[in-house]
Amino acid sequence: MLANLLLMAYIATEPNYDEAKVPGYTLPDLLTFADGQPVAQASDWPARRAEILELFETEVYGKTPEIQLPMEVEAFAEVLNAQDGTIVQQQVILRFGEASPEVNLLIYRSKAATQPVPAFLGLNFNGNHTVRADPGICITEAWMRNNADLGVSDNRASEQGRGGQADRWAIETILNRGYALATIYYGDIDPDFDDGFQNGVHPLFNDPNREKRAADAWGSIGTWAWGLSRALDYLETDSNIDASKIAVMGHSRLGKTSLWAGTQDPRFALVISNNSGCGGAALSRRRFGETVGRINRSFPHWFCHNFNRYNGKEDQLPIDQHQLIALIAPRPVYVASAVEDLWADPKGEFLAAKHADSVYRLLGTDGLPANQMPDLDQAVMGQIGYHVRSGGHNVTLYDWERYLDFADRHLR
Ligand code: GTR
Repeated sequence: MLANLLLMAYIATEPNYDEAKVPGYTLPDLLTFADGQPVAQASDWPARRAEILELFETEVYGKTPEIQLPMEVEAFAEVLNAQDGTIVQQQVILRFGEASPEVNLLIYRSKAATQPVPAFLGLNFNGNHTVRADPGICITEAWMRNNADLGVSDNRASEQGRGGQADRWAIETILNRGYALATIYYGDIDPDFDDGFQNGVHPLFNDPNREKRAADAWGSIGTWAWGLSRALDYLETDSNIDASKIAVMGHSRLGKTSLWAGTQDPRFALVISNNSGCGGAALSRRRFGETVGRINRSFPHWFCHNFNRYNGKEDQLPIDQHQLIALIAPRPVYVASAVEDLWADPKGEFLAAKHADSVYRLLGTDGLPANQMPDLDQAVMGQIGYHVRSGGHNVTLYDWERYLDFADRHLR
């Protein structure tokens, strides 16, 4: 009996990696209003977009609070001559009132730049000090998942981590190509564990009179996306940066976040999802690799409570992730997969990008100029870009070079 129950539980949670076992599905139609009327022309799109956005807010990521917090900015430790005098390293602390955690923003730009430059903005997983080996980069005091390689113990970062994630950030390449790079440790905004939304910036928003959280209250992905918009608020005040040309980029859970940030905040001129998978660029209905039920069980704090309704019932979702990508239209969006990253469902990521194409075309752009998934390491770029690279779940120089090519096309 027990053995049978265990076997059933095992079957229910074992991820599917077999294309032949992907269930048949019908995607919710992008170009039909909820009342069945067709979206016939570009001028119909804003109203349809609003319907879809509301569904993502109520059923998936939760609603971003409308409260505007005051933002205090403290710049410190600017190094004008890092890397043999070729790059500028700038650090800024953002605070949102008395009880705010410190949100540390690290910015790199080329010393040679003579006018404001476009920039990539992305959250990092392990602290700003891991992005480049420089003793001057402030080490966050925020909670961090333990990591022996990066010297994180007792949930605190340490000196040992300096530069430990540098290979994910291609700083010199980005700067040489004429862009700046801005990054924040995501845990500065909201530590990534299920604490009942008591830490990070949550207490600044929580309503003390409400005992129970609303079923559509935002989860951590929403909070991290909010942090990206605050970084953009700051970049708008930085005269070295062209804030009308900010590409928001993220990997994995932070790729889900960059898509949600880019969706909600139209000031982001370009949006990049790197291996974002389930709850990001991958179609949920395929149930390939990570599924809705699995992600909600593993990370109960990432999405809103309502998302749990679709555990094992992806076909009942009123949206699917191609619609999230379409909400970014007509702004350029890039979806990148890695062939060995089956957990994130590369094919499902491609298909979501492809199915967003109808909206991009309705709005007069060339969408994603590919009918099938391109060959390995062959990027396709229209207003939607896509590649599937060799290798596994990571951000590599290959990925960055494609993002730079794509940004050159759209932001220059
Ligand atoms: C995994 C999670 C994925 C992805 C990844 C990451 O454990 O299942 O959805 O977000 O973490 O962020 O590295």
